[in-house]
Amino acid sequence: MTDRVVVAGAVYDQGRLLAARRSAPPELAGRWELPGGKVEPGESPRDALVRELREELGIETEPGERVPGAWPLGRGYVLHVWTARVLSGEPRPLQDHDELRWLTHAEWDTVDWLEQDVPAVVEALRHF
Ligand code: DCM
Repeated sequence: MTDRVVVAGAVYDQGRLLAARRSAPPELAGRWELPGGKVEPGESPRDALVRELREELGIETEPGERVPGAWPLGRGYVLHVWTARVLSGEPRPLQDHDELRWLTHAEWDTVDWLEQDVPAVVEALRHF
């Protein structure tokens, strides 16, 4: 059985990383993540990331490189992360999130990340 991929973006701008605080579901609410979502059948991971960031944050992005690694989420899902730069728009929490924050490298651990996002964030910070 192959795990389904959840793709998330290490969205960066001027050396800062975008963190998003989840508002749902209740068991994840209040925790911070790299924004993203499930890759749909037949969809490429890059296309899924662009779609999710548009839906959730109202921004147009260009995915860069895949951040090396794959982080199990349980229940048959695995997290993959790609860097992404903002092409247009100012991110706003439109769905699933209630707060966004741009973090410098020094600030990366000032928010309460979902456990599985911690190693992904640490790895992502080495790639921009
Ligand atoms: N998820 C995660 N870390 C991320 C993005 C998503 O752990 N950076 C998890 C939360 C959900 C699942 O993946 O259980 C699907 O995400 P969504 O509900 O945003 O589609």
